[in-house]
Amino acid sequence: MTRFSLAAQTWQFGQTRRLPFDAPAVDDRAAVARWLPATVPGNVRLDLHANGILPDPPHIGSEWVDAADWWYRVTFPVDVEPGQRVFIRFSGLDYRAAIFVGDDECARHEGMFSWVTVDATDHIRAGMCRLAVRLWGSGALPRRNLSRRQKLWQAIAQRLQNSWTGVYPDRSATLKMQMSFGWDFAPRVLTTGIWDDVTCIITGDTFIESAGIAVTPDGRGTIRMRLNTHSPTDVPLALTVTGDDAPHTFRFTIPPAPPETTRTFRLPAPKLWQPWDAGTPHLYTARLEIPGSDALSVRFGVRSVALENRQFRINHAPTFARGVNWVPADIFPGRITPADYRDLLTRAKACGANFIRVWGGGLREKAAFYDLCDELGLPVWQEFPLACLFLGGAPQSADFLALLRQEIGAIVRQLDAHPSVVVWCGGNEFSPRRNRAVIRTMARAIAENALSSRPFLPASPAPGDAHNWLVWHGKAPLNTFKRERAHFLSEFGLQALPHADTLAAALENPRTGWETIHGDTDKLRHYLRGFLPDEHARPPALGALIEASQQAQAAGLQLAIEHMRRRKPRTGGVWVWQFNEPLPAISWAVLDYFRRPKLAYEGLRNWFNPVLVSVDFPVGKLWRAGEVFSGAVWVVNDTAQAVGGACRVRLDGRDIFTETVTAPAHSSVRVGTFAHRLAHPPVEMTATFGADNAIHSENRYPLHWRDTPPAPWQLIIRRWLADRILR
Ligand code: BMA
Repeated sequence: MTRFSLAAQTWQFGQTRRLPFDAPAVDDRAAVARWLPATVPGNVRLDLHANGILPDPPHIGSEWVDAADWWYRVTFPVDVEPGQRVFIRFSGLDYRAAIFVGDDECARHEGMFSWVTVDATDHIRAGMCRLAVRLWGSGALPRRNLSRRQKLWQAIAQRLQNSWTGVYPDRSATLKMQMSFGWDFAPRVLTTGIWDDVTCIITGDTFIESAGIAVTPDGRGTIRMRLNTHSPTDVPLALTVTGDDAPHTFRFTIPPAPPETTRTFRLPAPKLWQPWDAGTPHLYTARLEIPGSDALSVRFGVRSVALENRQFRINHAPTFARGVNWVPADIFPGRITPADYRDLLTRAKACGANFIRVWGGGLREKAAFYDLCDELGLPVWQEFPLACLFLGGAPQSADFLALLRQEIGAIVRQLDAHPSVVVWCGGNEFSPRRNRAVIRTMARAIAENALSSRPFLPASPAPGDAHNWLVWHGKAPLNTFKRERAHFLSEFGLQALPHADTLAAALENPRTGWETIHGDTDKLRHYLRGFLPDEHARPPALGALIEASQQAQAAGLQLAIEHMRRRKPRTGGVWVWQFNEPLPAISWAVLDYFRRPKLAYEGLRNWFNPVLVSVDFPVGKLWRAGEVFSGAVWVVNDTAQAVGGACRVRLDGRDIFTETVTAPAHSSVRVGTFAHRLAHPPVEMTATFGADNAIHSENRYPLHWRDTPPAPWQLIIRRWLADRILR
């Protein structure tokens, strides 16, 4: 019995002509003129590039790829003895596929996120498995016919807020990564390929198709296990749980039918999985073994999660979310590796983030992502793959709802055992009220497939959870963030130019073109103006533009984060839009594609510190000598221990406030106020909290910038309408 990845095998791919997806016979391998080397997991365009057929970057001018269909094939040895069985599992196919073993079609599949497992036992010839996958190019993706009412919405939406609020007949008909249809930080690249792992599983006569583990949060360590097995007879199962000083072993007998069985067992005094800022993210491994037949390991953690009084409670402790929005790390998800995930997630933790929102326009990421979040103690808000439906809606047809149930059910099963996944969310920016059938189907898919219980948020935003785009899209001044009253602020941000080396690398390739990396120049100009050192130096040097745009982004993020944190416990969390980006661009990301940090990333280390010293004062004003500079000083404590020390505020190096304070566990304390007559225009304010030899928190406020004037009323009305549309 063994399980091994097929990534290391010698794969080939080839082009063929379009066939209808519902054609009964689709084996046209003989028509492929040329078979070329391929990489799996990967993507058709990346393979075309690797073979010199598409230039770099392979997404430019490559629409013809979508008009063709594609074959992938591999032949590999399988060492099977009589009575043994062979299965092939695909962890992610993008998007319509037919799977062949030998000459036989074993499965026809639609959907990017569900696993597909085929039984190859009867198709092994002379110890060899001949596997092939036919993939329909993206020109064959389903497309909706819009009703008259939807066409009307479309027309209204175009006027209301360019194309963003429209109805998308292609994108909304699929549960494919929505970003691939084109987004405001990513080009339209309709990926096709085998984007996630392919595994060969050799078993005896019993195959453990899947295993789920859930810990009932009853404090007694009761663990429920669900197994899907294919077995002709009663079989003995040995379960060994490691993670404590000594392993725990349990033995069960699994009946042949039904294929799904549930068992409970008890782990005495289990150690808890904690978010990194609350303790150790302790993990257990359950190894299931049916002697002589199959074995499987599932990692799990013991923790409870609830959403109460506007706060996440993990293991009953309030967990204020200092979060970031995660988008796909590449426009070709096929090439994202575990090392990429490790680097990015380690950097998320390093800047103080304790919550990752996996945005609904992106992916159910690969398994390594969730394994790492488990290990790093990073809670995850996982959205389902729906995004930005605005005035439109998801299809309500029985076929679409069946696809939704299949894909959401699969995502729930795949991620259920991960302690890091603490909340499900239906997706990004659509109205649950106008998509009731979708929400019902999601809730049902969760109930049918989850062993663990977690909160389910139908969509984000929702009442009490805001995406504040008054700033940026609505061109409102940065200090508008201080009027935010929601308890969750799950999106807000500003674009900033990346490091000059990133711009140069993106431009070096003449085919990249500005069209994929341009950002929104109108709004960039609007916000960076108040940060440029000299209004009259025109045109400003590139370095000054980069710096000013990054300062504007940093100032906005700092304002919003500190405002939300000070308002705790009326607030429960704040998620910066956006952490990463899928290609070099001028975007909202705080880490660019090459992972070069923008100024805001460095700032997050202070603003996301579990203990924060914060000053609330009138921002974005150029101060003059003789004016009174006043503000209030706060200490926010997200930890479970009281912290004490001196709070000190300085203006250009001179003390203007000192007070000793103790901030209780999980608190936000207004320490005091100051009013200081200025002798000269100040440049920078700094704040510290702690003792001289142990500073808990430090903070900086540049004072040389001017906020923008009030937003034009047309934009205010547009934003107001857009928010109403999402209800
Ligand atoms: C939010 C996101 C994305 C978008 C971002 C910036 O609404 O959900 O859809 O990329 O705004 O415009």
